[in-house]
Parts: sequence; structure tokens; C-alpha cells
Amino acid sequence: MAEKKTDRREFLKRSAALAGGLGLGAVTKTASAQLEGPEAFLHGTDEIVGYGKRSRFVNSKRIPHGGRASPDSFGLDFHIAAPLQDSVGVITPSSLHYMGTTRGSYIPDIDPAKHRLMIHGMVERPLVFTMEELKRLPSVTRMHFVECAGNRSNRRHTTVQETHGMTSNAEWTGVLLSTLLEEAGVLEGGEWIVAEGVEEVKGASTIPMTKAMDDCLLCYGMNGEPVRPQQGFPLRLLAPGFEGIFNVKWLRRIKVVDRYYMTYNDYGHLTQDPVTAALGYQIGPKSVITHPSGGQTLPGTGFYEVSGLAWSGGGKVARVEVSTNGGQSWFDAEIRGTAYPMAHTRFTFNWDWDGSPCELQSRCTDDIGQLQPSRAQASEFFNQTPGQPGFVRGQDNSIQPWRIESDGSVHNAIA
Ligand SMILES: Nc1nc2c(c(=O)[nH]1)N[C@H]1C(S)=C(S)[C@@H](COP(=O)(O)O)O[C@H]1N2
Ligand SMILES: [Mo]
Repeated sequence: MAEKKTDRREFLKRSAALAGGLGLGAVTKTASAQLEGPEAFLHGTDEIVGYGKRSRFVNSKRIPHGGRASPDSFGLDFHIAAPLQDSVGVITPSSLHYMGTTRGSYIPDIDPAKHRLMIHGMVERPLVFTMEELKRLPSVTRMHFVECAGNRSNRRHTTVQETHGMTSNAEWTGVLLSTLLEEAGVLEGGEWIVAEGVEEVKGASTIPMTKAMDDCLLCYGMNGEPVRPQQGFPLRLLAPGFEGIFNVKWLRRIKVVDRYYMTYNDYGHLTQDPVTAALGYQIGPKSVITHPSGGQTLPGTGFYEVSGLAWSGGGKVARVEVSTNGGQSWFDAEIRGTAYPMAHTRFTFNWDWDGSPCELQSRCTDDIGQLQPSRAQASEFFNQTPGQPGFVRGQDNSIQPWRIESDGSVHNAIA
């Protein structure tokens, strides 16, 4: 009880400080305008009663990634980026979740009643499951991000959707892969699994057994409803924190094998050692400010809540820092809500903009102590040709700078 009272008093004190000290007055200057009624009323269409739809005044949309049309002239779908600039909280709505297909795909239209998952290879008992059977098993629900290894920022990108839109975060529900592997009984020497989707290129990936037994999930649920067709309906593999490509969609087969298999997807992951592989597949600690971000405009000086997302394939987000002077000094941002392992975590930073040009950056530290690198550090690490700018290969988890001009416009500040 006593604790509650203190909390409340603290809150009021803080609010007062915010209203006075940070110039919230400027934010509320339109409050005296005439209040108007709604334009119209929405009636009992299927959109209201059957399956809800967002307001027609909300038009946040995904866009094809990397200048490649999706669908292309053959009707194949390629990577599509999520509008992170409009995101609030940590959940990406299923309709806005980024979408990845390795080499372009027709999205399979699968009847869940006919779908089967086979577990075979180096196991005591090969097993085949219907979706109904999978749903009878003990389930888990977890928050996890997925990120494409091709989620890279470059100086031609103007918005955070272009620089970082190939990652999203959802609440996933399904069965732990370990539950099924234990049921099948992995034989001595079964060090890897190959997971395969139903489409022509099969979306196959080779994953170390330690990861498979640790936290891999076979998901049928996403954000409280069945996984969407674009995300792998009726069943997808989730390898938390691993590069997007390992999260096999439209999953139909898991084969336990004794060595690394060179699948179509694995051309970029040439390592035969399960431990090196597991580390190399992990997304590094990463963060980005989503507001203010490229293409947005600050309407005036005064108080702003700087807000962004942080994540890491190595664990939970432990700390996020924000710089308002191009990385010369750093201040702790506030972590909003719970930082879950391998999940987007929202951070905020109270900021008073004095109207002068400046550069905003954020950097993340995860709970195994990894710190997000600067762009120079990351590109030095990955660049095979010293002295050449840009990334030759490898993930880009470097710090994203946003420049604010004195007119309030926000720009990508990558040199
Ligand atoms: N079956 C299958 N699974 C796949 C792919 C694919 O082409 N086929 N693409 C992968 C890639 S490259 C990425 S980045 C992620 C994207 O997951 P999402 O579409 O749910 O965001 O799925 C992976 N799983
Ligand atoms: Mo991807």
C-alpha cells in the first residue's frame, strides 16, 4: 500500500517536471481548437463484426525491399519490408510483418487438414504428425523477432523502413522442436537437422542439433491467431535469434543427419563445425531509432520522446544508449516493458530539441555483454578489401545515425 502511494507521488512529481522543465506546453498548443464529431459511422459490415479492419485514416504499408518488385512479372513474391517508422510497442501486426522468400516464391495455399510434418533420418522412430496431433502436444508462447541477414542500411536508403524494415517481432505459439525430437529419439551422431518447406526451392536450412534441442519452435500460432500464409501457414520453424533464412516456413520435413548439409539456402554459411555455425548464424546486438527517423519532420522545438527498437540474437537486451551529438556522448535510454530473449525491445529517451542541427544514434548491449558496433567497426570487420567502404558480406548490425536539420527534417546520416 505504502509503496503504491510513493509510486503515485513519484509519478505526479515526474509529470510536473516534464510539463514544466521539458516544455510540454508546446506539444499541447492545439488543445484549445474546436472539437469536432466523427465524419461518419461504421456499420455492421463483416469488417466490423466478422474480422476487424483498421481505420481508413491509417495507411501504414509494407514496401518491396531493395528496389525489387514484389510480386515480379512472374508473380513471384520477394522480400517485403515492414513500416517500422509507424511502429509503437513491440508487436508487429501480422499484416505488417516483413516477408522473406529466399529466391522468390509463390505463397503456398496449404489445406491444414492435409498438411503433414515428418521427422525422420537418424532417429529411433520416424514420425508423421497431422496439425491436429501437433496441437494436442504441450505448447509454448514466446515473443521473438525474425530478421533477414540482408537487412542492411546504406546511404541511399531514406527511411527506417528501407534501412531496417527486414525485421519484425511477433508472439509465436507452437511446440518445442525438442519435444518432437525426444519423442522420435535422436540416434548417436545426429548432430544436425535439415528443415524443409513445401515449395519448389524448399527453403531448406541445416541447423545444429544443440540449437534444435534448445529453443527451436514449430509454430502454428502468431499474434493470437493462425500463422499467416506469408509467414508459413500452417506450420513454420522458428530458430530464435538466428538469421531469418533458418526460420523455415511451410514446414513439412525435419531430417536428423550426421553432418552439415549443403542446402539451397546454405550457400552463404560454409562452416562444418556446429559450434562456430551456431555463433555465426546469430544476429548481433542491434537497435534503431524509429521516431524521429529518416523522412519524418519534427514540427518544432521542445520535448520529444525519442523511441526505437533494440534486439539481439544473443539474448535479452540489457541496455540501450542514445546519443544526440553523433556518438560523442551517450545516455541511458529507458527500456519499456519486459526485455524478452531474442525479441524486439522498445526503448525511449526524453529529449528537448533546441532547434539546432544534430545527429541521433542508439546502441544496444545484450545480456551476454555484446555491444552494437559503429558502422566503421562493422565494415572493417566484414570488409574483405580494406579501404573500401560498405559491407562485402556478413550481417549489418551497425549503429544507424539520423541527422536532424534546423527545419526539423530527418535524414539518413550514413556518410
Ligand atoms: N520455406 C521457406 N522458408 C523460408 C524462406 C523461403 O523462401 N522458403 N525464406 C527465409 C527468409 S530468407 C527469411 S528472411 C524468413 C522471413 O520470414 P517471414 O517472412 O516470416 O518474415 O523466412 C525464411 N524461411
Ligand atoms: Mo531473408
